[in-house]
Amino acid sequence: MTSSSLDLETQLSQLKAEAQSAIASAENLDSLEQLRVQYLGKKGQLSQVLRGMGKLSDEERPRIGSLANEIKEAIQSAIEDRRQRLQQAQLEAQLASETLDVTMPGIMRPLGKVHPLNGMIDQMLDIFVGLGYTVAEGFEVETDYYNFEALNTPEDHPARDMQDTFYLPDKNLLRTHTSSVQIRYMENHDPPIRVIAPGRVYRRDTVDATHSAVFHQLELLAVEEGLRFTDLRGTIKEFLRQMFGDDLKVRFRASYFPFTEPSAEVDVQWQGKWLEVLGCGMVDPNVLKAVEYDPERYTGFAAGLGVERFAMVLHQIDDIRRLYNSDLRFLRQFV
Ligand code: 2U9
Repeated sequence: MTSSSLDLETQLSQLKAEAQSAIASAENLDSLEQLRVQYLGKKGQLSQVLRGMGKLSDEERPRIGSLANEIKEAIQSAIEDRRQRLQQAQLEAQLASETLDVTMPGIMRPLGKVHPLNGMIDQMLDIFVGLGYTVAEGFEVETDYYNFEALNTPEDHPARDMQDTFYLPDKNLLRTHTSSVQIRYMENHDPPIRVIAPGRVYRRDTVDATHSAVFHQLELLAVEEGLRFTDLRGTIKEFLRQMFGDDLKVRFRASYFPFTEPSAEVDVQWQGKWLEVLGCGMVDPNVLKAVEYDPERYTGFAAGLGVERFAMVLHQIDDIRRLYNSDLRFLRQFV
């Protein structure tokens, strides 16, 4: 045995011992891969040691060669063992961190509901859509013309009073009813028409149990040849029957609105009492003229319904303010 073959043997066994101990303490898969390259890679330590084989005699070379192979396999299997251990540990850590306790109570995600006012509007719209009406919407900021003038509401009418209407600095105003929607609709459509306009309206009322400065209305308007008060009456009675139920007692009382003539207020007998629920009338010819409908040829009827009023009567709500202050204990009662 020559000194160089002894040298190589020592170097190889040192390399094996060093590699095995480094591999055994590799902390993760990345550092294990670095060790593989360091010991077994093309330019790795094992290749470097084997470069010394050139100096060996023909008898010594196969022995050292097979020793080198054994060591290479030993290092490879040490790496493989360690890799499996590290992978297993990684999997266990992941499983531990992702453990799901299926016995834990779930997280409650509260489900929103339709607000009683929106529910009321939907219910009312459904009935009128069933009677052939088209839903129309418009602006909450309006001009004096569309809110009053086109609706036969003269300059000196109390509704125009600063006390009753929110005027804006630029001469516009917050609409006091949705009627401007129907005026704009008539400007853009020829008769016959059947429109229903739901929406928010504004009045300078002192807030109390039955009044709010912001509330909701639903107005209807039908214009065609030959419409008469009986058509209005039949439409209103059918709407109220669907709303309150069959065998409802309904009465019409003469009233006054600037935009309708004749006009009426309508009461229903509900839980033993007469309650006023809406106003209505035949469209004043001046309103038809304002939108260039020929009042000699066409007649129309209109009605205005307070949404809060219907919600309060039907759901037995005693104070209008409950509908606006978002108290979930109150709101949860409604579908
Ligand atoms: C056009 C022509 C006529 C709408 C009408 C009423 C009668 C009415 C009130 C009900 C309760 C307002 O919310 S409330 O305070 N409204 O009594 N509204 S007739 O008449 C119109 C509308 C548009 C073009």
